[in-house]
Order: sequence, then C-alpha cells, then structure tokens
Amino acid sequence: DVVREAALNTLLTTAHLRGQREVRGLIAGALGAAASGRRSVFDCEHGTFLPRAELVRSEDDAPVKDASVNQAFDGLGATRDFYREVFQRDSIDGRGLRLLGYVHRGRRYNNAFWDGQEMVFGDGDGEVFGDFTGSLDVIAHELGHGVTEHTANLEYRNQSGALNESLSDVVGSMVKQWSRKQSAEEADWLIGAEIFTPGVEADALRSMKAPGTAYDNEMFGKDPQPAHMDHYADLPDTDEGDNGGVHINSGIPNKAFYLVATGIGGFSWEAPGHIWYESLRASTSTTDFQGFADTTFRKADELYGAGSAEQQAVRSAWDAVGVRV
Ligand code: ASN
Ligand code: ZN
Repeated sequence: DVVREAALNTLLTTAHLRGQREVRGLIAGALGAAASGRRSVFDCEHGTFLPRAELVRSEDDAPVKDASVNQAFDGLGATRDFYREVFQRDSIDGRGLRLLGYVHRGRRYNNAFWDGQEMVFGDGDGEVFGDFTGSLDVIAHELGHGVTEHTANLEYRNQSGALNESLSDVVGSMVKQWSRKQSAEEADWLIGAEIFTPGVEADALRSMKAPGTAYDNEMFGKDPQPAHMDHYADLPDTDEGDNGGVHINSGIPNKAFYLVATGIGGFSWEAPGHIWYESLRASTSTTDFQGFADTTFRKADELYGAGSAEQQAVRSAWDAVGVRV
C-alpha cells in the first residue's frame, strides 16, 4: 500500500501540474480508498490558478512555519475526525476522499470556498478580514459543503441553497463545540468569530443563536439574517441576490438547530447532530425548509421514538421559526 500510495501521489502531482482536475479527482478518490481522508495543503502564493499552487504539507508531515498552512491542516483534520468518530463517515464522500486545502488564495481575498474538489482560503484584506483559516467553524463549513454535495447535493439557490448553507454552519459549529467539549448551552453559536481584524466591531459573520445580531456597524450595516419565516428574504436567484439569499435565509434553519440543541440539552453533536445528519442523507437536491423539517421529525422518531423528548424538541424548534411539522 505504501508503494501504491507513492505511485498514486506521483500521478496526483502530475495531474495537478497539468491542471487536469477530473484526473485529479479520480486519483484522489483512489488514494482516498487506500487511506482515509489524508490531507494535502497547498500554498497558492497569492495566485488564483490552483494548479500552480505548491504542495507544502502532506498528511505525515510535521508542522511548517506558515500558520495558515497549519491551521488549514489542523482544521481539516479535526473536521475529518469529527465525521469519522461522531457519524462514522469516512471523509467527504464517505469513502476516504483525500482532503485538499489551498491557502493564500489571491491577494486580500475576503472569502473561503468549496469548489467541488477542494477547500480554498483567502488571507483577507487585513483591514476588515484576516486569514480565513483562523476560524475552525469556517474550515468545517467549507468541508461540510463537500459532504452536502456528496449526499443530498442541495441546489445552491433559494430554500434548498439556504438549507445547504445552514447545514454547513451546523457542522461548522458542531465541530468547534466538539473540539472544545462544549455543551449546547456553553457554546457561542457564532460562525467566523476569529476572522475579523481587531478593529472591526462585529461578533462574527453569523450567529445561529440569534440570527440578525452578528453585527451592526457602519461598514456592513446590520446583519440581514432572519430567524423566522415571517421575515424570509425574497431575493432573486442572482449573484447580487446571493442566489436567493442562501447566506441570509439560512438563519431560519440555523436557529431551528440551535433551538433543538438547547431544547434537548447536552452536546449538540449527539441526538441533535444525528437527527440533522440522517435528515441530510435522506434529502434530495430540491428539499426545502418544510421538507427538511418533516424529515427531521421522522428521523427523530426513527432514532429516539415517537413522542420522545428529542422528537418534541424538534417540533417546537421548527414551530418557533414558523415551520410546522
Ligand atoms: N464562504 C462562502 C461559503 O462557503 C463562499 C460562497 O458563498 N460560495 O458559503
Ligand atoms: Zn457556505
């Protein structure tokens, strides 16, 4: 297997240098089958063309000098371990897919994303945002997009897109809570609290506990997230409309998960996490809020029993955000 892995690694690097994304995906899959969710972190050196990035840390390598590289490596590892230990899921595809992280993407780039193959992180502009590898929940959020793509494959627009976004925030927050051993009550339920520069007056990018309150300042205005269907944002499915408000209306299912977790009590990744994860696996690309809520109610029954405390917490949580199951 060591020889096989070395050979596949050489092929991966060759395909990588040639920019053969599909070949890379196939080889990464084969590599993944040999060893579970092994990590490779690449340094974009401020470029945007990923095939030109340099491999700077692989699974068995010691930490390097660059903090962004190590943060991405550790965050991907924590998320991979979380999926394996908590949900018995073997990496993004459930089959040990190799984890590819890219740091220092572009210049002053204020974002991070999953592109269907890899997780990519900017350094921030240094004025408003710092390094996007600085928040574990942001790293887990991006890896979570990979898991969603390999399961329900929720369409990235309107309600299915807001669910897609919410499920990434849910896993982002759970991984952070799991790594800190925090209960639902102790957790801050913030996403991206660490990526702002010290001068910026904002708690985080989003608050799952209180959507709409993560920030209110001159630079960004007020956090636009609703926490109830009465305030659902009807935005167009365009870039300017955030694909129908996928990062905005995600506040509604985010709040539902927060309410389930605090309603049941204890660790969010236990009953609440299992209900949500099994519901993701039972969803399709066009599942909407109502469909997902109904599925969580059914999964709570299957996992914990009809009329159980868990199932009751699921119903009252959705009810509180305006979705009746
Ligand atoms: N950071 C964003 C996200 O993962 C990037 C995007 O909108 N695609 O949701
Ligand atoms: Zn996202």
